[in-house]
Amino acid sequence: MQKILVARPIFPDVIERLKQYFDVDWHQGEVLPADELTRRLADKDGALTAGDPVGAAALAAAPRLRVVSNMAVGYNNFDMAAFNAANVLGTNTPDVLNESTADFGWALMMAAARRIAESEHWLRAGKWQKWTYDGFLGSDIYGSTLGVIGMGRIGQALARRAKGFNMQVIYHNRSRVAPEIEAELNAEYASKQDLLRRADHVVLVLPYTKENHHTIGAAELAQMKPTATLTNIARGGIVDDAALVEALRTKQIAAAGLDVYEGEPRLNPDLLTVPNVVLTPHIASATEATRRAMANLAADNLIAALGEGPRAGRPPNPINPEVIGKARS
Ligand code: 8YV
Repeated sequence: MQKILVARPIFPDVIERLKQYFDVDWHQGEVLPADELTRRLADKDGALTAGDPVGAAALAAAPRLRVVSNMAVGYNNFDMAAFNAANVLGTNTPDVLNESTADFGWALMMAAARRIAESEHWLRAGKWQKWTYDGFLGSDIYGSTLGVIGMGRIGQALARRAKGFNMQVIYHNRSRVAPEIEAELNAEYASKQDLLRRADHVVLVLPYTKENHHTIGAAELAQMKPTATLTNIARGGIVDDAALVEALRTKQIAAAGLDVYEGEPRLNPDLLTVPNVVLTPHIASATEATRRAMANLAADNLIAALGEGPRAGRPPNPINPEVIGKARS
């Protein structure tokens, strides 16, 4: 039987599925440190990760390893140049999380705009004595302008929801999406600068790459409206968190909603000191149904990539399909 590592606690029934095909080494404790992950990968044919960094050193120490299946759509934790050089396949879990993640983007954006978390904390602290005409005034969603940066599958799902709120949708992306999609979403392509200046609510839904590092920093925040909100459901590092703290503190923008952070699960401690930011612990895809779908898809990818199951040799979501069938190097 081929050997696999499951590097994280996941649904036990998915582990049972994997056990039908593999000898499973299941790590259920705290996140494996890099050296421990490398050690546990050394004798494995495949692995299932969820955001764990895998690079050249780990691949070199695991000569049998042929596939690493990430239980996430984002795979910036994989050094894909190293995967390609070693002929190791990486897989991810796109699509199954689009709608849950888009829902959550809206929840965060609305919570930030309407000051839901901030006012709830205030209420819990026993500070509510009387109604006031200017208590927790926020910015409107209905009829406002939504600016989506990153118009992939999740960005499109997010934009689709804007119709019900009678919003104007503008977007920025590496390249324009197909005219039919622009028409369906009633979305107008804009330069990043134009989007930042015009949008009432900016939502980030782009993948993390070196080029996207600090897509939003001090200069970009300075271009936004003082009534605007910024929501990040993409990846830590796309926003310069220190610059954001400053922009929130000085009311350069009204509010922010963050689900992801530079260096998470640790976060810039200053974020905890500004009231006008809603902070959630990377849970945009966290519904029971979606996390189950992601875990099962990650298992499907692993099973198929290691030549087992009904799709043997044809994993549904290869990131670098060009290495399929090539000998490990
Ligand atoms: C994952 C995510 O839960 O899919 C992604 O890219 O950010 C989340 O849905 C998280 O990355 C853990 O793997």
